[in-house]
Amino acid sequence: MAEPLSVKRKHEEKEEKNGAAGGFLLSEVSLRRVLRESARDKTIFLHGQVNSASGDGTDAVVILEKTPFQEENISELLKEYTKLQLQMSNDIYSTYHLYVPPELNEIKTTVVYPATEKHLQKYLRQEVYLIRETGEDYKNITLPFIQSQSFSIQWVYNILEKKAEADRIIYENPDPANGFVLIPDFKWNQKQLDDLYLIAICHCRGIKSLRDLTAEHLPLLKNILQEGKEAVVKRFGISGAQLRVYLHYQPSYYHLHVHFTALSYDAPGCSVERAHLLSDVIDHLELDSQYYQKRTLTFALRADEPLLKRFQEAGHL
Ligand code: M7G
Repeated sequence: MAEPLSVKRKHEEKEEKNGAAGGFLLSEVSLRRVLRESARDKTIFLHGQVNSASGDGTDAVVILEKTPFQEENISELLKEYTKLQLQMSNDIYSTYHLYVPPELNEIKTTVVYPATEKHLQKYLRQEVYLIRETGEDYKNITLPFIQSQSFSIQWVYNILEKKAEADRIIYENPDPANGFVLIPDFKWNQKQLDDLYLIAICHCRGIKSLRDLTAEHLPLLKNILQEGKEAVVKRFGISGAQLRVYLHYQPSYYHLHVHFTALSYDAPGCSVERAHLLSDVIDHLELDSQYYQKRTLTFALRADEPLLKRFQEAGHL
């Protein structure tokens, strides 16, 4: 556990010195609108605009998220707080506003810049609808749609080619066909294990999603499951029995990747209409190589997603 944290801190210190994370200055963002917020998750998704020298604004998505407590900081927090303001008191019960030093009150900030319309849509709160996609629907509706889209997966190639996040890699099996890179998901700040979130990205290119998988991919999938779990127990001390290892269908990025989250963490996107346990996927492919080409898959789409429109046009809703 000590190692990834120290690596992370060094990186953060460097960014702090530069005064900007990757050349991005938050103070240059003007708020256009709130895309979504969640009191439960203590997260807010913002559509911002960064003004260029020429005066025209470029869209950015900024996600602000209050982070979980870190047990090792609690004693310091109780001693070093800056202000404790009484809110109400009744008999043995009282509530307070507690103000603590900024280092103990981090806000995890994720920036997508420049952001495309699709990024804005991804984070915008909308009504959702369930779609039941048959194998034929995939071929006739979803696949042509995916092929017509240009949602860049450059960030994936940057990881695989060590052009980005190379110092964050937890484990790698370099085999071009059956290998993968295991890396912290950018949803995780790596400061506590309660919300552990990693992704395994396969080296092999061209496997878009669950729909493309056949028995031919079993060695790759088994490597991800087994070696990924071993790497997590070795690095973080969390056993395979306490991990949720799954694929999303539909994913946002069409290059095969597998999510590893702490079982006790109610991770975004682990609901039954999106998550497919990797162990179940392996079992299904062992029973029938064409399982994922044949079966009907259910997933939710947001109201203004173009794919929903395609399904509507085909009379599905
Ligand atoms: P997905 O199922 O395609 O889509 O998962 P989702 O984002 O709707 O869940 C892609 C996963 O990759 C997500 O868990 C993202 O948080 C994560 N992710 C996305 N980007 C752009 C990056 C990145 O640049 N670095 C890392 N480490 N993770 C990312």
